[in-house]
Amino acid sequence: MSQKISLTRYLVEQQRQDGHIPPELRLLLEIVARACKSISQAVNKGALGGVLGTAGSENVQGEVQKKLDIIANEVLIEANEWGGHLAAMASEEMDSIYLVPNRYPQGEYLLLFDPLDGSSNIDVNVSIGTIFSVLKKPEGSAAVEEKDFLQAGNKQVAAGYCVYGPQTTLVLTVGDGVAMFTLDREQGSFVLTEENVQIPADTKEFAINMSNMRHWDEPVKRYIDECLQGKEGPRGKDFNMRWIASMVADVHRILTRGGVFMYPWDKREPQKAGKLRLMYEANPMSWLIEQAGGAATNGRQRILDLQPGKLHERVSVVLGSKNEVERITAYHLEPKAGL
Ligand code: P6P
Repeated sequence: MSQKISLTRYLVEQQRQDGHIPPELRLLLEIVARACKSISQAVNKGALGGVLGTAGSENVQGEVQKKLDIIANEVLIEANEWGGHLAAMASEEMDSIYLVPNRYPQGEYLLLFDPLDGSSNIDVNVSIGTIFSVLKKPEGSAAVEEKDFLQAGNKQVAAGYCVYGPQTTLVLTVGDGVAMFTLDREQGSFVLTEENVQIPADTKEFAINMSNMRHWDEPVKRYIDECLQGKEGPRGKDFNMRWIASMVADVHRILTRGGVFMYPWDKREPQKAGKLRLMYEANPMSWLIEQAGGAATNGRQRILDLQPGKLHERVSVVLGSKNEVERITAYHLEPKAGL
């Protein structure tokens, strides 16, 4: 039986091999993994732990907070604030950044997270997850401010998610490919189960919330319509559709077997670029997808090149199998008919 490689051993060996993981970053990643293990235990208890249902409050996005949203946020804050590896944190669940209290040493990293993405699925027992992104604190900045977080996704030094489903699986990149670690509950540790993950360039599977079709822009309608025409249409092949309404679960499927995920701009809120958040959803997921050979754009531009203007800004997302993302992006870049 092949020897089990723990997350700790993987990170130590990566650090030794290529220096992608300085000791402080290794500590950060191990602490985030430990926090995800605690969140997984709370999620798995469900009704037995009294953690289902809403918390009776709203987050900065104006969304009703679930009890588990707040629990997950607190677990990540408490796990990371004392370690000396972080200068500050930012979360979907908090209006402004969280500075590491003065009683603890300040580190050189910034941690951003969506503590529990897919909350609408919590009460119906469907997979949800934690998404995280790691940036470096800009040189020379004494006291960290929100503007220090406003870095393009191509500046990330680590990104990942933990999906709480039939298995609890941590998926991680530090810029040297994508590795997957499954939680061994008997040992209480994450064990390497996949590395050098590769997404097929082509696919027959798309993920989008079809109920929004009438609100989409023309290029998205064109792409989905061609998929729905199947063999008889211009694509010459039949497509399958999946929509879990939990980005972590949809992205995990794409990393596992390919596909394309879309949450595009729609005309319901034209002033918003899309529903998903750039800094702690789209950026980390886009880096993972690219590191696995896929592509990620906002329909027109590479997501990782977008310069953020606000901490909680939203973005349109098209990510997954490279050839499909390139086709959808090409449709968006074609001159509009009649212009
Ligand atoms: P809809 C979950 O709330 C989320 O932010 C993503 O995880 C998911 O992809 C999307 O929203 C689902 O949105 O409109 O289908 O409920």
